[in-house]
Amino acid sequence: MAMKVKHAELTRWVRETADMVRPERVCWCEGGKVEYDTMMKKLLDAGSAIPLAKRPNSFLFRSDPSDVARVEDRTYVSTPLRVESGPTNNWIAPDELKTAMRALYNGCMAGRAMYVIPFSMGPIGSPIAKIGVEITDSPYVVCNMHIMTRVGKDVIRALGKDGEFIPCVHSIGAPLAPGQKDAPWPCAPIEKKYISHFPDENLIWSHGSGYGGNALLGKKCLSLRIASHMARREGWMAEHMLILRLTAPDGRRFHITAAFPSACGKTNLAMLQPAVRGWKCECIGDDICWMKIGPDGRLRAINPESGFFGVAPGTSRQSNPMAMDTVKENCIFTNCALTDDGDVWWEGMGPAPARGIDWKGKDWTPQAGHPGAHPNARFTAPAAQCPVICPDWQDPAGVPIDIFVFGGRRASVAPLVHEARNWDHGVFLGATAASETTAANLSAVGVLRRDPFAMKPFCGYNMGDYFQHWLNMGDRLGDRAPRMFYANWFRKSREGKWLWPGFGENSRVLKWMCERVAGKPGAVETPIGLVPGEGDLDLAGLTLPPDDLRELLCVDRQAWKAEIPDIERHFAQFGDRVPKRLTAQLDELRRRLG
Ligand code: OXD
Ligand code: MN
Repeated sequence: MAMKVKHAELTRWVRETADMVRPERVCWCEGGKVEYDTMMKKLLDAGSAIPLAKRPNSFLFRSDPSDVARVEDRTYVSTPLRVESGPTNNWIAPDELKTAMRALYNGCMAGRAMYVIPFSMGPIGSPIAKIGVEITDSPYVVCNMHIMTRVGKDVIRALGKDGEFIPCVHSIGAPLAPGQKDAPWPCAPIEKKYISHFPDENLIWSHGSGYGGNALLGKKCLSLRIASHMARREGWMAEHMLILRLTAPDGRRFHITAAFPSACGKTNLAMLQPAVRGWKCECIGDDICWMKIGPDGRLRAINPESGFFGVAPGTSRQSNPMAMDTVKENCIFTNCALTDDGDVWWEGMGPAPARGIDWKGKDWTPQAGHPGAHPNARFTAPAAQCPVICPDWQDPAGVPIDIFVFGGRRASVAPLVHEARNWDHGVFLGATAASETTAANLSAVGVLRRDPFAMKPFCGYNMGDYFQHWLNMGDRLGDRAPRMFYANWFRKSREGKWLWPGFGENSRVLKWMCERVAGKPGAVETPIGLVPGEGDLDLAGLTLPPDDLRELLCVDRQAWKAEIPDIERHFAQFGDRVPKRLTAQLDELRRRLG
């Protein structure tokens, strides 16, 4: 290691961890291309990385079929008191959880290298950024962290002798006995997988999985679960939101964040190609947003990540041409299908190859009766490669937010868009957001669940307190608070047909939101909030049957009345932690529905 580490606490923690996991050797990561190439070479030599002839400097990985998504059932938020973690998180008391995990960590890196990855979430030195250090025994994780975060020497420099860092321990949980042949994707069985957070200590311990958010600890574990807890303590916000800039034909800029659950089109929306004439969209982030109140009293947002870990299936030139351009080179693909000419392919990308190799490494044809790519197959791509990345995406001061959008995937009930009447109502909309589940988590798909602010799997403390935190932020922001909207691109007709074309056409809805912010009337009151009136949405150039538009914007009182008991049950799980201001919102909704 050429890098000089002067931070006594960091070196102590690294030594202590090494004593527990007992690796063959310890390597400090300095970042940079040479290190990335060296790590990738190791993975190639081991046969875990498959080079892609069609995409320069890009590689395909196949995970173990048991390790394909986040494992919410094995994810813990371990606060001293169970109630602090709340009903949406799994909980084991910190001492008990640490004892169980220490037994698993004991010697778990035998025969492997232990990598120490200093990383910054957000531009180094930004008042909104945070530093973490991940210890891992997975070279695949090191390569992904290089893309997803800012890794290396500059981070160590910024830490100095005693800077704050968030310690993150990760092991795939697959020690190697002397002479033992390694698996292509080593990991531990499900009962040995633990994704644990100790928010009172800003500490992350992950064991047994090498996939995505279970293993790239800067992402969900640090930037959402631990950060949300820190944000509450320190008075800022860590949210599961994309960030984009929309520029109107007259040059006025609007910064929009949107919270949608995993695999509900955040990446597509973040890289939107507006269908409305003269409007321009630039991407700042596709998944996570950290916000602090700036000197001007407005919320300033940064994207803490430096890459996209996007869901591949469904991504195409039609749904997201900018993502397709982003993934042309220098990318990592996981669990995609491989074509005979050395390219990746996934369902929804375009015409299927006549034959290929599926994500499990088996010969595959479109007639096989199962998908070629896993539904949660991913690409890891540098954000800087996105053709519509915003020139200010790394501005340490962040961008000022005008609009919050909440939403989810719902075939019925929720209209295309509605606007909150005020901040408290907006918090109510976020707190009651519901969505059909997707393959991003290892459990049932297509089940409707309440996913408040798209944070159900990611909030590092009691959700009732999180709702209160949102209310408190609104109180502090006052008239500088962003406006709040709820969108649903996924509404279907009674016959099961998508009613809204989505993708670039979503810009029509965003334009309406911007016009609302700019003070245009253009909305009608309904019991659930404000929806665009006739002619308020710019539909020029779009052929949408009038009946479809009517159905998209209709607020069905009976359907909404039927929601009330479910919202009551949803709130009841948080007991007295639900802010009175939100139950008052529910009362008002009930009254307005009549
Ligand atoms: C993600 C997720 O990977 O939300 O972004 O699952
Ligand atoms: Mn996400």
